[in-house]
Amino acid sequence: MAFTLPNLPYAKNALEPHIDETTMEIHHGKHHNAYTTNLNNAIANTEWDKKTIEEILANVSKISPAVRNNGGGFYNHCLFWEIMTPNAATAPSGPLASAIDASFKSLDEFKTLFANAATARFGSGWVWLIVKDKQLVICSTPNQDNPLMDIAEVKGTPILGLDVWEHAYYLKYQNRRPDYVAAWWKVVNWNEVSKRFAAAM
Ligand code: MN3
Repeated sequence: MAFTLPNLPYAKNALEPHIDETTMEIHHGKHHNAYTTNLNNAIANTEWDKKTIEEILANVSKISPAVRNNGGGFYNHCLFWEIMTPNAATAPSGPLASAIDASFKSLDEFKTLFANAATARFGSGWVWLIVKDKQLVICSTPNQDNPLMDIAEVKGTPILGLDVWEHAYYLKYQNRRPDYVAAWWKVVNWNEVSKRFAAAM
């Protein structure tokens, strides 16, 4: 089973002006495509080439650095495209909204803590909202690691993830990572995050 690069669920320019078309084109067509190809090459003719990406990530310490980097890159970007939408609601609703209020006091407080984690991540990495033992937790990982990996400091099921590699924002925002994070909230697909929350609970 080879992994395939998924199509974007919207046009490359659909997230303008918050995420620009050229960034989306390079990010999906070059970066995500390379992670996918390199993952397939790294698992070809091994026992891992018939496993799911979740099974691979859960055992990644036993495989190779190439699978850690590219398997993470493959999974993380698949999630990233899906948790964004040009038709974003301004806030979550239902059980996810209640859980955010219960865990972080309010949506605004949650956004502040999440943005702080994005600023604090030195160099390249990701910030996550995960379900861990039925609780919402914010965490971050370096490089293309994620909370499904057996090597992760904080493990859980990701329901929202933010790419803070410079390739995700540098063309439009240069060194202004906080401005990118502030704009990104305007394209978060809360319906999709809610679905992932329900599945993880
Ligand atoms: Mn990326």
